Amino acid sequence: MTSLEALQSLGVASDQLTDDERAFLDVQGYLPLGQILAADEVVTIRNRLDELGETEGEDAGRELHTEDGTVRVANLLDKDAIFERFITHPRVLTAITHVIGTSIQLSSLSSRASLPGHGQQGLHADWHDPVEPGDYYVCNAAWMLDDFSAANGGTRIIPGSHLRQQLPQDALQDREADQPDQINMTSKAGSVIIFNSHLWHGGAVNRSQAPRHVVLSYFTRIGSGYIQNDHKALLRAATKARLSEEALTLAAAI
Ligand SMILES: O=C(O)CCC(=O)C(=O)O
Repeated sequence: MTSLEALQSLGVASDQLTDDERAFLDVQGYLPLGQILAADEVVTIRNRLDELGETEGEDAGRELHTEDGTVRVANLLDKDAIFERFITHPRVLTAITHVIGTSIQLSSLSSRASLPGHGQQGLHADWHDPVEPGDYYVCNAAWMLDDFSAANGGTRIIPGSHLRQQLPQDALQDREADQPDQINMTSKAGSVIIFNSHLWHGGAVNRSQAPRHVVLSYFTRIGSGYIQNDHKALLRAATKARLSEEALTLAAAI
């Protein structure tokens, strides 16, 4: 099965998005898709992530990245069947393919919980070079598992910055500092926001009393030459046997 066949089989189709939504994503570099997970699903998933974070302890996130002041859990597809939906949702995938095309592969599926008082990251693009507008390699779906606000560290983004043909490290004096043109991604728990990963973005400090959880479904164009997690090698045989053919194709090009 090719990624295109997997996407078609999952229901990816242009009518999953309106023309206005596509235009917004093109110009602003992000797109709120609204509520996708029900309230009870949010609680189940958040609890599972907390449990995984606790069980894995110091090792949590090691397959991908660890970060002080956060609990990151990586390689989620391998950890529980409940995470398959994060890479198979037709509306989410339609938005992702609008940005990077239909020849795509999962680069990583991970979660990040910023702990109270922590979470500020330098603004970054998830790509090593500036790109021409329209020639995009990477795209992210951020699944909010808590209500996101400026107060609890809703992800910082600079709308339209994917079109600047510059990286934040070359343009900004202090990438950790808040910028006048940044906004925070804000939405209810269970919502998804797509962002073109060439958009300048970063974690924001969580000034609330509770952790703020997100799951990041991060896809790359096949042939981009860079993948964060090689799922073909990383997923256990039992996981490969449990995943749908569509999910396995998108994760591991099998
Ligand atoms: O947790 C967030 O709000 C965003 C995280 C992020 O952009 C990253 O880890 O690269």
